[in-house]
Amino acid sequence: MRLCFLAVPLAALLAVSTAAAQSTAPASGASPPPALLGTPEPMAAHAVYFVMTDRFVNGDPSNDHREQGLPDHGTWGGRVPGAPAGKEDFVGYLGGDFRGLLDNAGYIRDLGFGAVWLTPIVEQPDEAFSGGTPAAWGKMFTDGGKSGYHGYWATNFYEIDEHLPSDGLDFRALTAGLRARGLKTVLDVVANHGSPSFTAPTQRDQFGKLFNEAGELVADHQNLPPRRLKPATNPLHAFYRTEPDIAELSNLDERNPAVVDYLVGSSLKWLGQGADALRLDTIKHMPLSFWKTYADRLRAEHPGLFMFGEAFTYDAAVLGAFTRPENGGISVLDFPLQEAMGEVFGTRDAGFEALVPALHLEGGPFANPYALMTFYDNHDMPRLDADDAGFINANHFLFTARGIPVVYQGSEIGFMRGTAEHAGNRNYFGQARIDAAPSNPIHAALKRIATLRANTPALQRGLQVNVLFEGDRAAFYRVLEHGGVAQTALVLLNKGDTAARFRIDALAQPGRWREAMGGGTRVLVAGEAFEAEVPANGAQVHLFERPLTAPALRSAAEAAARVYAAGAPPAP
Ligand SMILES: [Ca+2]
Ligand SMILES: [Ca+2]
Ligand SMILES: [Ca+2]
Repeated sequence: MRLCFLAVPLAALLAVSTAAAQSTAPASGASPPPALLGTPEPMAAHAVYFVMTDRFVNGDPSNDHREQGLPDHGTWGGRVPGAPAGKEDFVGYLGGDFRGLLDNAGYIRDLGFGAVWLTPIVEQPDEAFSGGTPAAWGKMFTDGGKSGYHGYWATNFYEIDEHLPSDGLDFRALTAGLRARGLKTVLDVVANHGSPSFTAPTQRDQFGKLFNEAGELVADHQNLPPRRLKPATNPLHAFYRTEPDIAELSNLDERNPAVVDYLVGSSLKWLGQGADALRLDTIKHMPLSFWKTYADRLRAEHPGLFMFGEAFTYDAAVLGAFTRPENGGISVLDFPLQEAMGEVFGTRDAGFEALVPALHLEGGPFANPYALMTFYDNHDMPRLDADDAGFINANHFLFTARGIPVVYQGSEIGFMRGTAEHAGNRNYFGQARIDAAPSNPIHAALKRIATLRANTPALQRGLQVNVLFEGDRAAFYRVLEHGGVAQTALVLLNKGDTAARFRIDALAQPGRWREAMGGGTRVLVAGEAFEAEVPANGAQVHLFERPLTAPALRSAAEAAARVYAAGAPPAP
């Protein structure tokens, strides 16, 4: 040992001791180099597959309840009127259930995902809504004639809707089954509202009502316009605010402690049955103070619980507020980046440079952008309007850039691309399409990049250092040196229709690089540029499995780490 040590040339010895002094014993008053990681959040390891359960797979026709609500307010099927020839969309149930989801857990896992987000599971009205504006082809957010197939119209936050479970497969068994197949469960919950609660020609059973765990009625809107509610004198109105909020949905009053108890108790119940994380609906319709209370109470029993909210806005400042610790430290769906991805990967084909501002790598309103949920479409907006190459390129970016990817069911084959709600966005995906999906080119490319992310900590948690975002080319590093892991990924993306050359010189790192999806290796010598050719609509990821030594790259990574060091959650 000693002989070996002495055999090292003096210059190298000096270099080693200098580096050691910098990393372990900073001069008094100087701040130590920051850990090189974007986020320590454990959920960042798991890309999320988003399932709208009723529209995924009908694994058990015996829970379809096809006669429910008949003759006048049936909940099954329900074609949206006005569809052009050959097109369809439905406002009623189509039969998807826990069995259909669990039957396909292996498919989701095999695609490279580590978690499933499923739409709310709680009891919905047993008939279609007879008030509101009738749903019509191409018109979003109209609820007339619609049923609660989507799960966002709770009447009992403590009970599972009858369309979802099967014999031997309740929610607890579902989460256990998903876990056994390598998938975490992200449960969608609503705190802002219950069901549509006024404008029906006559009051209908369940609409506007809320029941507790014992099945007792605790609130009733009585089909009254919000301003006619009398919460001060009528105990059944006390759960509701007297201002309308979203469409005809009841507007829960978070100022009433009984409402907060009701919501917290419900979330705790489902967490107790194996939900690993929560997705929070419509969070900007409730005050930040509510979310702080809610998060504190859940985390008192489930320390470190990961939650992400949906605030449908492209204003990063509004979104960022939810992520601050003083407001509950809740991650959010990254709508501004979603909007930019639509520009870049959709039919407009904007250059990669359009993505850079939304990444907020150099600062911004988020406590930490590395733990945001990134996506390019969902059930509440038109699906990504892109050709196969556009989807492939979108997934290449989504699974290599900062954030936790979320993919909406069907996107792996470009299903119903470009369509909005009431124009096909939520059409039934089904077992036949799933069985055929592996032969689709989008699916093949997604599986490749998602599997790489699942196996590559730097792509999950590493700092992002951009090198080039221009036209059809993007080049960036993801750097992770934390918790015993030292790994840097160099990501090269080409969304053009011809092969593209890359040359990284100023930020090159000498040493051994392995091409993660191609298998080749190269050893870069000091001063040599990293050069590569990436095929049309292609992605290359090269991995360096040691601490960085190139001063320019190391200092760029340290600068990136400092941007969010104060706001990042504590290291494990
Ligand atoms: Ca079913
Ligand atoms: Ca029901
Ligand atoms: Ca509200």
